[in-house]
Amino acid sequence: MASTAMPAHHRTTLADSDPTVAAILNREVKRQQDHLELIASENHSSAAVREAMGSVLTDKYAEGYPGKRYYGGCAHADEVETLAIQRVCELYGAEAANVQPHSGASANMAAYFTFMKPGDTLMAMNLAHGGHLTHGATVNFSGQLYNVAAYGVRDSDEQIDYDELRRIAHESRPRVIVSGATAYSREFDFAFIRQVADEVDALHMCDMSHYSGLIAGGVYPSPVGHAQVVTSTTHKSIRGPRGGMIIGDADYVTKINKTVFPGLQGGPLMHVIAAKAVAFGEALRPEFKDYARRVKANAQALAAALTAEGFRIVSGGTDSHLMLVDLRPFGVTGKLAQDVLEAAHMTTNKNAIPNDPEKPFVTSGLRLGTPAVTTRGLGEAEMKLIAGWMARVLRAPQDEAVQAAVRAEVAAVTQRFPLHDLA
Ligand code: DSN
Repeated sequence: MASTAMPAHHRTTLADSDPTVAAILNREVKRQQDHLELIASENHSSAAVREAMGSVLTDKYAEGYPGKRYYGGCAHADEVETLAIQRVCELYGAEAANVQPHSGASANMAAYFTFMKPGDTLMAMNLAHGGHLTHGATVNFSGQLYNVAAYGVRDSDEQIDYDELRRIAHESRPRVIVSGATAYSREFDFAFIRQVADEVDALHMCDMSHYSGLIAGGVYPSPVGHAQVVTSTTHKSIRGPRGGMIIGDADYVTKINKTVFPGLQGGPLMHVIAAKAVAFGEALRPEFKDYARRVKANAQALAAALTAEGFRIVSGGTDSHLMLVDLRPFGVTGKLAQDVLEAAHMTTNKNAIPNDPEKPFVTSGLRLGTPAVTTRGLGEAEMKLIAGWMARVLRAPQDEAVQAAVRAEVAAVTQRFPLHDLA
């Protein structure tokens, strides 16, 4: 029985205490239920992950690391952070881990700050070919603090040009070479990049954010053992809470620990770390391997079905959870496609394709990914439906009747694959 001495605000539900925010959250629940989520970096976390995220650990300060905290009362913070570290090391076969980075960007920043000084050379994939903002974009700290040498894809097959990568590394002598990308659907040759890094005395850092769940599930090559440092978000294909992490060789992670705290961050988000522990525990279960396999099979089925509908898939296909779609055969931009597909209840993001003639806010491409729809239970039959719906909507992008008709067909699928209990 609830104690009458309990503070009133501990007993009130969100709906009673703040109906305005509760109503916004309910609208988001309904949006997630009614729309097919095809943004490659998104997923639907489990109820257990979200319960840990919403736990009392949000109230706890725990600067430092397990066993070496600056505040009292950290026994349970220690337990849960130690568990998250143990689980993520087991999951990826890594020697060491730091689970405190608040995001993928702060994980990358911590690694760069540890191993580079401003003015040093950072080598990473060109943003226009699939790299990330924190891989040296001029508008980002990484492009402002470091001299950036970018590698990219060949025009002929839109896959990484490894000979050119090696040539650029020898010419620019980077301190750090980054593998990993946000819009590259093919496998990285992590062993080759390590070999090149060793040749030029650079560190190989992999940002595996996008591929993290596929790597955990054994359907995409692992960078662990080839990259001394591996950074990641925790909310993409690995399906945890929004956040970041760093794993890798113990000597390197130990050095980065001091950069994460006290170098860049104060108190760790212990509720998020608890949710990371839950997600890593879920990913260690056998069914996660099956999930990862289905994510990749769905991506390949979607890419094949889109090709059959007349779309061009950049590089001709995918080895992962994502694909880049060249919309030029349909005569629509990425911006227009994103808007009209959303009207038909399919959520996507516009994305530049290699050598895109359009501006980054317009683009000629769409990036699609299957982690979220696979979590929801959709399979290869539904991927064919999605490709057909996309083609119908984009063949007549101004036709609201087509969007309404497709929306009704999407609704039949979203109702068959429910996500949340609707209020
Ligand atoms: N915004 C993420 C993505 O969509 O890939 C990267 O940070």
